[in-house]
Amino acid sequence: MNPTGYPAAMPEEPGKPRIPDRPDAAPVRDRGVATQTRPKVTRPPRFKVVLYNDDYTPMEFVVALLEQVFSKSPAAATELMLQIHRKGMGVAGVYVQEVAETKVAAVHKLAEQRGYPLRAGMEKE
Ligand code: TYC
Repeated sequence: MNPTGYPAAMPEEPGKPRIPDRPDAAPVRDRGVATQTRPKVTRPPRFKVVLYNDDYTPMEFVVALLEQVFSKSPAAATELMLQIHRKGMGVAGVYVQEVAETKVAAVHKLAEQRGYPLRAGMEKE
């Protein structure tokens, strides 16, 4: 690397004397081009979608829902369903707000269609 911070445009040839472009100039670090080395990027807040246990929703329904709505594998869906069943609640996924809201609405719609009391909620991460 050279004082500009950029790689040399041409590789230097060994043995050949180097002829500087600007022999007397101070090292060039800023050519007047606005550069942003650390762009200010903000991450939108994430929300956990939580499923709550109840005594009436069938286990198979919860497993199928975790597969369909939350893209869980059959094994992961079964494991999570059992965790919710034992502990009272569990995190089905983490999403930006609009996606999380859509997932919660999908859970409630599917459960209501079948007459099950399954509930979901959101928690800011
Ligand atoms: N507890 C329910 C049963 O025994 C199963 C269940 C699991 C329900 C997870 C809701 O979020 C839930 N049939």
